[in-house]
Amino acid sequence: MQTSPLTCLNYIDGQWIPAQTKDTAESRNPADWRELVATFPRSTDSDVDAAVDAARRAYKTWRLVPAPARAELIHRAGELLSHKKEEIAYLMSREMGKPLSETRGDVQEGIDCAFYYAGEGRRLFGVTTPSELNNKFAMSVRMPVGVCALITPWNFPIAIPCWKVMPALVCGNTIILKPAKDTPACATLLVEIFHEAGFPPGVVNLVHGSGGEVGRALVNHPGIDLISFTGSSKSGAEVGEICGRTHKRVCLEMGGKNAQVVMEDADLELALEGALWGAFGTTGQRCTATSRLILHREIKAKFTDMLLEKTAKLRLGHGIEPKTDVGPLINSSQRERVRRYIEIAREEGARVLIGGDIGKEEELQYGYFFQPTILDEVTPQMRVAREEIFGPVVSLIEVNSFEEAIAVLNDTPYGLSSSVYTRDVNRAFQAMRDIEAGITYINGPTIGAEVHLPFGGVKQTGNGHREAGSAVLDVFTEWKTVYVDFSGRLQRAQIDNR
Ligand code: UN1
Repeated sequence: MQTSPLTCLNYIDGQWIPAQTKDTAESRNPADWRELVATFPRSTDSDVDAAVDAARRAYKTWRLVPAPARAELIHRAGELLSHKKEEIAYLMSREMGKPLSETRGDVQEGIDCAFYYAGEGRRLFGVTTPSELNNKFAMSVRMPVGVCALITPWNFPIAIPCWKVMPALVCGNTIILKPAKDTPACATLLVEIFHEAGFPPGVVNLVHGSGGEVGRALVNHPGIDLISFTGSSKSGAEVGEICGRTHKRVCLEMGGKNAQVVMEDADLELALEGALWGAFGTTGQRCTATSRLILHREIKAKFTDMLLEKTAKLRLGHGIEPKTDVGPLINSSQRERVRRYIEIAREEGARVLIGGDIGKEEELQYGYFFQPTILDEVTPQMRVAREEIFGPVVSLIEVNSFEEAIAVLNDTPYGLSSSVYTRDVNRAFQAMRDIEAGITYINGPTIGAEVHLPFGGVKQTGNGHREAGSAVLDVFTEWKTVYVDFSGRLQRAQIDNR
């Protein structure tokens, strides 16, 4: 397994190259900041220009490669990814901090994604529709959009880039990947796989950066046709604003304030496992993480006791240690943000039942650890109940009825994931209908989306698009409507057939 620091480079037009300024930045292990995981280029506008030039040139021919042939390369990338699953999972645990079971899952999501979109190469279905005129044929076909900039976060450093890169490529687009500054090494291993799979130069490009300069250059660049962004609501709003001004196609996937409802008729053991996984899996750093537990009055005391008992047993630690349940937060500013939210919760009158502080043990002193935290006596108006924290913090909110539970669940600016634990089939269907979220789980936690189903949210979570599944084809293709008139004469729609 790789342990010496990796030297990451940009990948432009099929070549591995440093930033033109030769500037670099560092990626360190969040569980032990003394460990340097990688150095990576601190790129600027001129590196982005070079990548856009390469991607534009490659687009001219890549769009004409038959989709099944494009898909074969994606299939090959999927095979390579599965051969390297263990190596990448180890590196990801060191670079991003989550436990090996989770980093293996992250890579597996990338593999699943490859095989799903490789299959899409032999579908990419269009639609035929009858024309209102005789001897005229009408159809709609999918066309690529052009050069796509894909801006990805650090919490799923393989899966999320795959969600974007693979469908973009199968649709005939060329891409520039801009990975998060916290996980440049994972992105580098992924792009090495695309290189080895044999994509022509310029089809896949990688530009590293830190501090927002590369992201801004991509979003403002006139040579880019589409931005697909996953990250914070604050950055997403900025991206959306610029794309609005420059008329760029944009897909935004942002925050969540996801809730799990536990009704009085629920299987409490099952709901408990779901709550622990949803709230503390990935140290709460998923946009789908459970950050509110909406508990029916009748089971609240019992469920809270059960939750406290299990939470107290969760082991904080390094991702590569098999006994670790919860890894560190990604960096110091994220830990500071979580710490600040605990202060806010206290000021607002919430009670910290467990956790609420940084990891205290000796072996945790060089990492950004934060204890799994449960806040009680939270009301829906409090900031901790409304704002995305992105850490291992869950708020308990008590309700008196199913209707109140759904109303509280919906009372947030976000609408990504949601979950209801109940044995009542009528409530299950009512929840499915009334919850304002892109994803609803019945008797399952709020996390764990699968790549072949649409992923995304309503309200301030997104801008109306969906990723994953076949839904993302509407992001990465433009519909072209084609009429073929074989009557040999001018036929006037709306006139000659009346
Ligand atoms: C994210 O949190 O940014 O639903 C994506 C899940 C994952 C994807 C989450 N498969 O948990």
